[in-house]
Amino acid sequence: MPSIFSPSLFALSGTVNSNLYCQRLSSFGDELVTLCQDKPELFSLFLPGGLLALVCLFLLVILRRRHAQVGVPASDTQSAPIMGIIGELERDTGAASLDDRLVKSRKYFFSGLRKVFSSRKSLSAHELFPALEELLISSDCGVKATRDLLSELKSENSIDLSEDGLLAALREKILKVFADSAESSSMGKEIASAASAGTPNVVLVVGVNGAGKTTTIGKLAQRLKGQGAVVALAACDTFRAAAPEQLRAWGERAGVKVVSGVEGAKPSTVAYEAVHYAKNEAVDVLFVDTAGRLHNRSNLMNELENVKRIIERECPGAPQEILLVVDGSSGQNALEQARVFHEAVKLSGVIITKLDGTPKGGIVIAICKELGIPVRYIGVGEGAEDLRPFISSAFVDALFAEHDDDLSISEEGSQTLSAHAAVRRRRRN
Ligand SMILES: Nc1nc2c(ncn2[C@@H]2O[C@H](COP(=O)(O)OP(=O)(O)O)[C@@H](O)[C@H]2O)c(=O)[nH]1
Ligand SMILES: [Mg+2]
Repeated sequence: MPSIFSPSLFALSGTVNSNLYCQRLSSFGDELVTLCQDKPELFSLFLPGGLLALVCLFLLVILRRRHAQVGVPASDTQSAPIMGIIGELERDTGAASLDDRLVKSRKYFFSGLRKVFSSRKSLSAHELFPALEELLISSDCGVKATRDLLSELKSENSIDLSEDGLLAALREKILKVFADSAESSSMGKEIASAASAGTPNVVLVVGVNGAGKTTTIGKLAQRLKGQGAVVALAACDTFRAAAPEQLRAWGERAGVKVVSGVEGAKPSTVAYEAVHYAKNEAVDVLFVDTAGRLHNRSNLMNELENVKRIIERECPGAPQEILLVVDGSSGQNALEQARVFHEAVKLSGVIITKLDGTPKGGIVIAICKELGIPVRYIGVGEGAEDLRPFISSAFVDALFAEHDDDLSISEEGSQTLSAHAAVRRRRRN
């Protein structure tokens, strides 16, 4: 009988707390055996029920395994979280280069530019600038950044209006946008991985639902732990039952403590407990995950302000960082979210996620230019290694990197364009 409750059965399921469950079930099994020895008539009652439970359990294990293999689309993880989380964690994306990760943006931009130039080597300013404006706006660079980029280009005395000339000039101007940003010195700055004077470095992470907050915290926890920091996580998104579970899964993966309250606890209560844990246990960095539902903006902001107030009260000087996570593929919405959150809680930086999945990487330029909030990290995939500090030169290099695959995306099969691309490459060599 006890073998029915064998720990290996539960380990198979890949359940996060499998050891705990196994211990409890084993002792339950032992009690059951003793009971059956005392009252043999009960055994005939338990046997069919036990067999039925066993069959159900096997079915559950098989379903879970299949689910984890196929993974869950990003949007589904909000509603079908636990299996999705495990699936996501098991997916190992490997550390790809940044230009591989930003391939969609690069292709969009290059193909757009090829269309502008079509079969001609060079255009007049009159032909070129309106088309370029359209391309930059449609890449989500934002109106302000686009206007400034174009006026900088136009002000050049002798601009080379060939495709190559324009690419070189544009590359230089985009780098200048980043360098001129009021906050350029804080761009790509890493979160401090050591507590200062015994005070934990508290990082409050905010943003709308689905932006990537919890995933980003998980990635950052692994990153900082790897740098030798003592890290803890606070599960202050108490609105969705699955949210603390998702954070715990990342916490287990990173090997860091997750402080979470009982279901339905107030976020500020969890923040209180987490800050005290961090102070008592000499934690270097405490990441505070928050809820992000926007259906009622004033509630969301009140809740955030409460959490912030408790952190400030219980740990003077904290939170040292308030980072907004925005989904890079949400275009101008991301810009609007940055504006609203900055007004409410004064952000120290932005993390732009999902840039691997969008052709509109220009949003990074728009956020820097229009809001002057430093972009600290970018997310270019779901793996822990896919969160990269934002280095503007590396970002621009990746957007302008020349790859053979770029040549196949402009109007496929078009002899003229292929010939043009070949000429361009010959000229470069
Ligand atoms: N492709 C991609 N997916 C991401 C990235 N960051 C987060 N995600 C996915 O976005 C979804 C929502 O993330 P989650 O952390 O739950 O968002 P939250 O509601 O803000 O906490 C999950 O499926 C993540 O795996 C990224 O940089 N690239
Ligand atoms: Mg979350």
